[in-house]
Amino acid sequence: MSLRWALIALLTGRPMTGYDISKGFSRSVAHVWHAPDSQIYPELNRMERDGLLRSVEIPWGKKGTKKEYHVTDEGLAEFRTWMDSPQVPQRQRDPAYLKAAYFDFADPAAVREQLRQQQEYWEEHLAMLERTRASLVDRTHPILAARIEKLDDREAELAVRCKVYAYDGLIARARSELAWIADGFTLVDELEA
Ligand code: VNL
Repeated sequence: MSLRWALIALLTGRPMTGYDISKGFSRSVAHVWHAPDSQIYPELNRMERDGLLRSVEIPWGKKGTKKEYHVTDEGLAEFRTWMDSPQVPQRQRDPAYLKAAYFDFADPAAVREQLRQQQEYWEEHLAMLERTRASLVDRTHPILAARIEKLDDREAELAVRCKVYAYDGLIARARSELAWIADGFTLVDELEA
């Protein structure tokens, strides 16, 4: 259900074609709400059917057309309603933590290998988040740049600050994952000793 709010969030920046949505989403909103293309395209159709989006045929190539999606007034109103609604804290459901609680059942070599993989993932993810944050601060991120074009200075400043706040949280989480993984290597040495 949150996917539709994530898509409206993206489209409040500017109208986009399905292709632009899938490309733009993965470089922006996906960092706070991941979804595969296989979910995005059918959701766009449902949102259009539900009146949250309206599509306009725009010229494409020599004689083709493609759909450009716009947020409707109703879509924006429902997005604001969702934004203002209470947020139930999401309970943890991460197999890495489930496994960690039972490392004493596992082969230490297998645990180390999994820790290495997790570490590699989080290091790359952290670097990507930091690069993205920098492109928000200097306003070179193309999705953000298009969004703030139609905003005044004060509104642009606020839009940037909210996004940077979200990335600061994601970056802090990634760092804490890496510190936790480092502790895991220490633990597995002790388990083996
Ligand atoms: C936007 C641009 C959002 C860049 C982002 O992440 C981002 C936006 C939430 O303008 O909606 O990295």
